[in-house]
Amino acid sequence: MRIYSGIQPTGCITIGNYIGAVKNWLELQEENDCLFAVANQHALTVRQVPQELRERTLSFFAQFLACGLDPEKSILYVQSNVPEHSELAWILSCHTYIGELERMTQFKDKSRKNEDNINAGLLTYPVLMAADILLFGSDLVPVGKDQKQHLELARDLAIRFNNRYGDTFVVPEPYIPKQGAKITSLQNPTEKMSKSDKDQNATVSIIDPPDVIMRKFKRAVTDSDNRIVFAEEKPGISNLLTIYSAFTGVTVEEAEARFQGKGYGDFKLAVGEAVADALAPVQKKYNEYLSDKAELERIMKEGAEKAHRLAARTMRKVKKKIGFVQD
Ligand code: ATP
Ligand code: LTN
Repeated sequence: MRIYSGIQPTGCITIGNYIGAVKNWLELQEENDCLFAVANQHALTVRQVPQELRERTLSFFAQFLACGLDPEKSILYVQSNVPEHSELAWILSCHTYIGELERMTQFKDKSRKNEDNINAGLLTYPVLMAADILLFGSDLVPVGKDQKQHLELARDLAIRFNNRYGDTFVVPEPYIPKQGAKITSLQNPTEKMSKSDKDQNATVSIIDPPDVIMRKFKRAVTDSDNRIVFAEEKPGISNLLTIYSAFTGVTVEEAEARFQGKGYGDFKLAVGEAVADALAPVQKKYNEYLSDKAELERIMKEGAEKAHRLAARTMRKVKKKIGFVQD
């Protein structure tokens, strides 16, 4: 199967992104034909400092590799290095109704949070995301729950285009994990952990040093009864159990049994340790990749060339269907 996904280089990759998305990518790349992108064009929907965006893009790419995404198995690249993304996005935007975009929960959320910068890109962002996916004939898109609505638009656009011009695009399916599809903030456990959250204690980055990880888990907001069980009315503890399970491989039930009778303090320390231990080898590799920029850029370029070849093939087909003269 053809698999596609991406992460925008804003903030830093959190354990939410890791559990909800990247961890599944690692499994999928073993048996499928995968493309994973640093979606830097998407990041422009919020204001960026150019030098920081450049550095963050390199850092995200190094984090992809450090997590175990393998350029021998998957195509890893940076979105802006493949011009077909914007080319297809324009064509798809002329087939998207404004009402469809105004309905998007993320658009409404982000407009509220960026009142001084509600730019057109914030509205049309899901069209660019649909272009990313449809360019490569993707069958499956592994994402967290927050992206489900955007994926439905990608499906609708593929179907609409196919109906109007004849079979062109594969209609993609979302792939949302059963557990960990919405890791929540450590400070506000009913809200999504979001990598652009301004509260440093709310998120844990995959490159946070071990002492920082421990401190953040110690401060995690929980509730006042002292039972370590997974339950709707205990969002903080349930979130910590999900994180513990994702990083140790034990099930949530096993984790509950393991901590029965223990206090919250001990439990939070154990979660922090499990996360810090699991991330130690990732962080070591991250520093190695980051210290060899030439190699990083070589891998990036190779990925972009492969992605471009596939994308150009789709664009030739699309242009012909809609009546653009051939160049
Ligand atoms: P931002 O705060 O800048 O909007 P984000 O944290 O939502 O960023 P994205 O780049 O939008 O991160 O998402 C990358 C991938 O991680 C997507 O597949 C998304 O669904 C997934 N993801 C993001 N946050 C979480 C979370 N809290 N739990 C599970 N999956 C998540
Ligand atoms: N919009 C996504 C990131 C993203 C993506 C994609 C995910 C950009 N292009 C294509 C899946 C497929 C987000 O998580 N904010």
